[in-house]
Amino acid sequence: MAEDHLLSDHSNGVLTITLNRPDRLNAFTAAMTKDLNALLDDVAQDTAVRCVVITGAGRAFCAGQDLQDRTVTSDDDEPPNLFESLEERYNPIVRAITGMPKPVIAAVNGVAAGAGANLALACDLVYAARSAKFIQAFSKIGLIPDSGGTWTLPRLVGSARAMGLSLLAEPLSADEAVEWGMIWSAVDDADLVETVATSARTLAAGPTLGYAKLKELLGASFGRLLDAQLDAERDTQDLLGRSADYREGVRAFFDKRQPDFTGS
Ligand code: T3D
Repeated sequence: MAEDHLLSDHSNGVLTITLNRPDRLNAFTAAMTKDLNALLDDVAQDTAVRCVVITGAGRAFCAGQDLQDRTVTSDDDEPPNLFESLEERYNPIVRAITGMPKPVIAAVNGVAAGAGANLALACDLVYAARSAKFIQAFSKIGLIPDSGGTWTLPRLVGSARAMGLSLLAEPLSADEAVEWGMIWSAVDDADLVETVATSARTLAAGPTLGYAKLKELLGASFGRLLDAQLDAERDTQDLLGRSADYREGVRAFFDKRQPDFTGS
């Protein structure tokens, strides 16, 4: 990485990406989102990486767009090009995470606000430290939840809660987020790193091709009728039934041992 606003560490099939601007609560600059997109593209291709973890340095996960890059303080300032920002920076990140052919875990170590919150919610599993908070901060600055927020939130928590979170921009605690079905798990702050590491190691040793197909199926399910989804399940199972991991999984079952999945 040319700059240190992103850190990446690859160990045992797990690639951990750390958003690293702690003095700005890991808010995104243009350069940081550009590098994050490039890194996610690389990781998607890298078969040695079988699980991705995204977390933040310091006391925050991510405070969304760096508002210091949005100089609209004087009436003479040209408005920033937010079309371009979403099209070229934020939307590709969300597409890269959801389209990543392997599990992506968000380890939400502290406050997650704006695009930072919705980037976390785009991940496949969200673990949060108990002290973390999720804030749809957008309405405080006259915007709407982006980075998939208007799509993800109603699906995760229902329309009423999605609307409340978005209109009021109030913090939601990690425990409430679990209770609402918005995230997978809240753990004591001191346990977050180890809990996520254990989960990531398990997923990295799992049937990666099957996980990729699971992501595709669940992601597409809201846009399909049951009949079409049944067809998609049939076709996917047909494919997976020919995979090395299926063969290994069934053999391991009869051998009464843990399967040694290769991800193919
Ligand atoms: O613009 C586009 O491209 C469109 C896309 C938009 C996507 C978005 O994400 S829009 C939403 C942008 N984010 C926000 O509006 C959140 C702004 N931050 C906050 O509301 C609060 O900082 C938090 C609730 C996240 C945390 O509050 P708190 O009290 O724990 O910390 P703090 O004191 O507010 O922040 C600590 C420092 O980080 C502070 O700097 P200082 O005073 O110590 O020099 C603060 O200014 C800075 N900081 C926090 N968030 C941002 C930020 N600096 C720049 N941009 C930020 N988003």
